[in-house]
Amino acid sequence: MQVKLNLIAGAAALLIGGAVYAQDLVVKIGHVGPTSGTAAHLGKDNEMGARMAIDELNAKGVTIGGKKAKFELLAEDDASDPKQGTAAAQKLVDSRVNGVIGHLNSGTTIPASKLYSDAGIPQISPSATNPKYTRNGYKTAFRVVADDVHLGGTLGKYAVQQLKGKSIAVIDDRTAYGQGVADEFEKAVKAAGGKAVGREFTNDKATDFTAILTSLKAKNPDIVFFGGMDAVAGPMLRQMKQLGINAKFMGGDGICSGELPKLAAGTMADGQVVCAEAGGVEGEGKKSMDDFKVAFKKKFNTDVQLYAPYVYDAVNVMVSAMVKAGSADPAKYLPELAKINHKGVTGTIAFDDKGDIKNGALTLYTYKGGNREQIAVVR
Ligand code: ABU
Repeated sequence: MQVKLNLIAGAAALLIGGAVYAQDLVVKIGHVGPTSGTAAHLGKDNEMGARMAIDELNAKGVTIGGKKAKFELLAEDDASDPKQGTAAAQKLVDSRVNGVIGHLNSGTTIPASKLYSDAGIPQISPSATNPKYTRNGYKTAFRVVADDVHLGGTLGKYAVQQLKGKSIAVIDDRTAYGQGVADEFEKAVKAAGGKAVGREFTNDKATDFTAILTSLKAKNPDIVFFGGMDAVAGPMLRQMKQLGINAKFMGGDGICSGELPKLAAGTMADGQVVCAEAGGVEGEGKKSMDDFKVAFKKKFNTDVQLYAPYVYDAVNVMVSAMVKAGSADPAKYLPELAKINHKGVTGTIAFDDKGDIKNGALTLYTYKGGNREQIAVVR
């Protein structure tokens, strides 16, 4: 009799860790990024953006379909490795997450998107910029940043028209992101009437660039563009200085982090580097982004590296779609996600029919005194 009473009481008000009751709706949000490896500082930045959103939503209290939602973050590390990325994705699918924010790299996001699509789980990448991610026809794939066509195209035009580059060399790291953005950059340089004087490649774990830089030095470039990430760009800048290559250095969002000056070990001249983040806010929109950065620093005791605000917005966009649908069931909230119009800290987020952000912005940056300085927001 006592056992029966206990079971009834347990079913009526189940208490797990003192927080979750039977009437609560548990919503599992997966997050995947590289929290180990050379991009760990960026992966952790992204994960903290997700953590911040989840903590705020739980503190605020969100009701979905009449039930109090309790959000849980299931964080996975893909180490920027496509194989580890699909393993992490499968783990989240097996855990029946309600949605996924990630991955950070295009090389992991693209293969993982098939698994999420097959499972019907909505995925929002906060940072993968290779256009192929949203070109596979998967209705579950969304991104809150501009793509590499926009990024490489704008930087290529800027190199010729604003920086007045006459002989432009290009290096890429052969990843889906690095090669793609470098191709778009080179295309835009040529379209703007500029001259590409050499193309070299390395890989995303390389540390010695002497051979390719020596080969490019002979071509006397005034701009070197690198398609790849900051962990490789930093040592490359150091070696450019050692070899006496006094060219401007450009790159996409992968190099445009707060960490780049440290990775270059003080070898960057003021204004030498020009890069672009694949999003941005201007005017009145700047205040919420600035406030976010202050709150982030207060919570985690570290500055935003790059895409944490975009991850924060991606979580909120997903939850907003669940609230509108009155359900966290992926099949039910997916149509709401596709037609969302959300004002976040990174601006207004709405998706086109491919899942790309509508009217995406870019922010051009340079570095002075070891700090990132905004040049302009462009669309
Ligand atoms: N977008 C830069 C870093 C991530 C990626 O697309 O691989």
